[in-house]
Amino acid sequence: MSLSPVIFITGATSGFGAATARKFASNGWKVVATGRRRERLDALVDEFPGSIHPAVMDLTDKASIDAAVAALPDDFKPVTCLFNNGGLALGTGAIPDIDTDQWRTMIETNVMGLIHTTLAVLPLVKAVGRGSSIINVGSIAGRFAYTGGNVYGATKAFVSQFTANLRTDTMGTGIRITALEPGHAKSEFTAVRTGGDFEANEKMYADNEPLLPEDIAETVWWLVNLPAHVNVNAIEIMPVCQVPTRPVILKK
Ligand code: NDP
Ligand code: 8X3
Repeated sequence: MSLSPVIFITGATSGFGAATARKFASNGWKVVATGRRRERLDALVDEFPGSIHPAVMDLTDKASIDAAVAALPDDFKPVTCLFNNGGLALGTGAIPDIDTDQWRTMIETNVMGLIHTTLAVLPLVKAVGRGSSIINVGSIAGRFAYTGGNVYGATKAFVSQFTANLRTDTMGTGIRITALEPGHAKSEFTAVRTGGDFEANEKMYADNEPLLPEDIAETVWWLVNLPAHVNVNAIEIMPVCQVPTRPVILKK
């Protein structure tokens, strides 16, 4: 059993997850860092020797999630915080200019992956009880419609409602449960969405001031360090350069 608190992070190889791994490892936490890219997990281990347990895990593959959780060393459990962050958008087309294989991958990753991880890790969070947290990454795309948001936004709306319902089902365990819903943020998100167009990724953030992965890491750090009786149900967070938009009204 670990003497340091443990955070279990999905999607620790990039963006929000990598920044959160660094924030927590630099502040005395042990980090279970998961994702598909082994070399990036190994780089985190080299950066914070002894503090990171790397677990290669594919969110679309329940068996790999269960195996990663079953193989956790004793000093990386129980789990004080589960950060359900791993996920992706694929495609920018409006219906019907879409690819149902991409839709299926988003559902399997953002919805089924989050469900399977939650079910696998929940007993380890329950073992901590009071003061523990589950933080699920939704998106403003789950609250506001935009052209091409279609199934990506719907998976994130799922995350928000699942978070509220999970909280209801785990009432009495002491676990705090939050939906963290960021807006425009710089990471590899757009490169992934566009099938590897890193130029598009750079352009997306070139003439504005997006949220940074470190801003999300700070928010997660703030959440887990709140007094044990405080539950923040949801956080909608945007950069100052972005505002919630008014619905578009088309002229007849
Ligand atoms: P990145 O693309 O930089 O990071 C995504 C992470 O998710 C990677 O570590 C990746 O790991 C992991 N991931 C994706 N698919 C899988 C899979 N099948 N199995 C395991 N891990 C997977 O993007 P962000 O950091 O921006 O994204 C993090 C979360 O934030 C996502 O859920 C995203 O939807 C959400 N979000 C992002 C916003 C933004 O503007 N950037 C805004 C709002 C929400 P690997 O590829 O190694 O498996
Ligand atoms: C990512 C935010 O607005 O690019 O979840 O879809 S957005």
